[in-house]
Amino acid sequence: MIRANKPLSKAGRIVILTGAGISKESGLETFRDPGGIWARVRVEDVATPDAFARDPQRVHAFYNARRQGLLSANVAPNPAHAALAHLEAEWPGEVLLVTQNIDDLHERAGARNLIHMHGEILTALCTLCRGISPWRHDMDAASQCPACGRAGSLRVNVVWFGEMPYEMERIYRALAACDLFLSIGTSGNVYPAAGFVEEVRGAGHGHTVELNLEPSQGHSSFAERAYGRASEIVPAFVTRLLEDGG
Ligand code: BV8
Repeated sequence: MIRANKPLSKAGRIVILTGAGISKESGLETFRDPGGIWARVRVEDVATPDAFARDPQRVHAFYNARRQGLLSANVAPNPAHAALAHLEAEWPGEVLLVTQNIDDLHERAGARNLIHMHGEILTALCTLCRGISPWRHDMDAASQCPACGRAGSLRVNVVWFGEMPYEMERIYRALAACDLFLSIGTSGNVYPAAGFVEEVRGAGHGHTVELNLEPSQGHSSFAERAYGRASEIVPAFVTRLLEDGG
């Protein structure tokens, strides 16, 4: 591990970005690892507005299967999710968790100050009234919007390629102001999330840390890096942070 140069003030503001790697040991697939989701299906067929316009049933089926997987009894938060919730609860300064994940494992572990920048698979978005509603069962072309009552207008509330991620203004403000930026379990392939480390560096004062199984695309931009399983390296990092500020 490459260690931090100086401890972080206990009042410091922390922004944490998570990706699919943090949920891997909870039983969910990553995207770009060998055997990951994008090795089985093409992005262009399931995760773009064009794909949904062309073949909504296929897109519904893709997300129905992933929703069922997330809700199966053997998927649960792992020690990395728990450690981040513990950090949020114990850290005297602000902790903002920004996840690219559409699962609810951070919430299940107890996270509260959380942005799902790529949406949530357990909610539905109505293309007519723009209402967002809880959705835990299968969806199809005839599904009815709980908000406006109309049928045939629902899609899963996830951000597809070519769409604007959620709450970008709030995220960029937090990145510019943060003292520590932690990137966990993401390969650094998808923008704008992959550019967050440069935003923090550009602001000139935030320490940047990557925790991942292997070096990400943008690993050399991080001041500090540690590699291993999230269930091991994240709790260890959080313990160090809470004990001596880094
Ligand atoms: C947008 C849907 C405009 C949900 C997903 C340059 C600048 C800006 C934009 C672009 C640009 N170039 C191209 C773009 C456009 C595009 C993009 O980035 N394309 C890439 C591919 C080139 N981006 C967009 O279209 C985005 N919108 O840009 O709007 C804009 C511009 C500027 C500012 C604001 C807005 C919209 C992107 C939405 C993508 N939606 N999917 C779903 O079905 O889930 S993408 C998909 O990738 C997931 O959502 C996922 O969250 C995301 C990121 O993947 P990762 O989480 O990193 O997962 P991955 O498998 O890649 O990596 C896992 C990592 O974990 C690995 O490194 C592995 O080693 C590690 N790991 C594995 N096991 C463990 C582990 N680590 C620790 N422990 C373990 N046990």
